[in-house]
Amino acid sequence: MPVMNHAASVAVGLRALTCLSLLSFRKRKNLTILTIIRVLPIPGHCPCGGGVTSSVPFRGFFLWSDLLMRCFHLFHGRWSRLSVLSVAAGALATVASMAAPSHAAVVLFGSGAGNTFDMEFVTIGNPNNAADTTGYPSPAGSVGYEYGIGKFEVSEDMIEKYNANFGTANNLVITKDNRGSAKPATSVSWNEAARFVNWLNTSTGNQAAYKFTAGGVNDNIAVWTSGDAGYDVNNKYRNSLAKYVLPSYNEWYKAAYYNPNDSNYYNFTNGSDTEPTAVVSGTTTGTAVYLQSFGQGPANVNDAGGLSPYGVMGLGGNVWEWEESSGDLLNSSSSVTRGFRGGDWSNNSGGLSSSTRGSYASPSFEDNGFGFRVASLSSSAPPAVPEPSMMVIGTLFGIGGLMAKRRLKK
Ligand SMILES: [Ca+2]
Ligand SMILES: [Ca+2]
Ligand SMILES: [Ca+2]
Repeated sequence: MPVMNHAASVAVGLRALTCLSLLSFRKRKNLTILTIIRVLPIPGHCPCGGGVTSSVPFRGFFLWSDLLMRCFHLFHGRWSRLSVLSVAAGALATVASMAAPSHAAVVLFGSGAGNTFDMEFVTIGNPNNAADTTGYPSPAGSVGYEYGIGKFEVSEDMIEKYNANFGTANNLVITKDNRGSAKPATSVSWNEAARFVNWLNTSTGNQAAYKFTAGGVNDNIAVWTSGDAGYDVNNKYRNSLAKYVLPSYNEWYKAAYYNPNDSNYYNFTNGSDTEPTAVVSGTTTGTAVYLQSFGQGPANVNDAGGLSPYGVMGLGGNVWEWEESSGDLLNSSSSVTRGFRGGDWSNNSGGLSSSTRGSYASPSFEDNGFGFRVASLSSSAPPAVPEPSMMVIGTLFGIGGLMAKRRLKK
């Protein structure tokens, strides 16, 4: 689903604020001003990645402003103003729901006939959730911002499309196992996964996430330094201006083990402290792909067990997944080991558990049970304060309520 960027949602919020505050003026003035507001251009660019754009939220706003004007035509006096206020509140609720930042999206990557693919992201909301202290590492799982995470593990097909679009021409071909296009891409090192993620960014006009200074596809990154735009002293691996990244240990953990419906963490990715039912494949709720013979291999990425409470598939089981985070969680040295989680199709339930995190693998390590998935961020640094547009809209409801109260007293 296409989403608006923050600047656009702020613009709509501010315009709505102007609109509503003007409703306390006399009718004749309102009509003129609302007409002006209606014809003003509203920015419509939506850089949610992959060129996905939409003007639907703006159209929704125009429809509401039309309705507002009609109300003014039909009624007079304080009740008309109350009607207008309630309609305005409805309009703002509509705008708010449409403008609320969402990372849920299907994003198209690549270009050229036969060389594109879709990647689906699930929104992981509930920013500033408390950390879990009953798993490993502890604490883990608290994330201060909304983000998206790939609904599925990265498939072989996606890596092949990367190779066709970018890898071949740049001597950066990612090597992987060949089980089939819908199977998770394995024998992909952390460095190769980071190359893939960088291309997701640069091919969509975004900042590369990881700083490669050497030429080989499996050479280690460098850390970002204070002279680099997007440098983050707390995470020297990740450029804070990047949109697509490998999930940090907290981002992966929250998507896997946190249930937003009851704000609790569970030991397994089926939203339960009881291990999921082991299956070879399928999408039945409460199942995961594990306890299979090693020769069986992983299931297709979109057939890899039931969903997590947030709606993500295969976090537990199918293949192990790289975290962005270093084994020591510090992300301060580029050559140290990286973390990995979730277990593969041949592990027992211990591999899937919130208490299990692998941390021994060097960034150039390859294994036919190791894959990864991608996370998406707002295209600038994660917000540390509530969304400006939401604050504006909150203020609006306050103003609307005060105006309604005053008029009822008359
Ligand atoms: Ca636990
Ligand atoms: Ca490889
Ligand atoms: Ca997995």
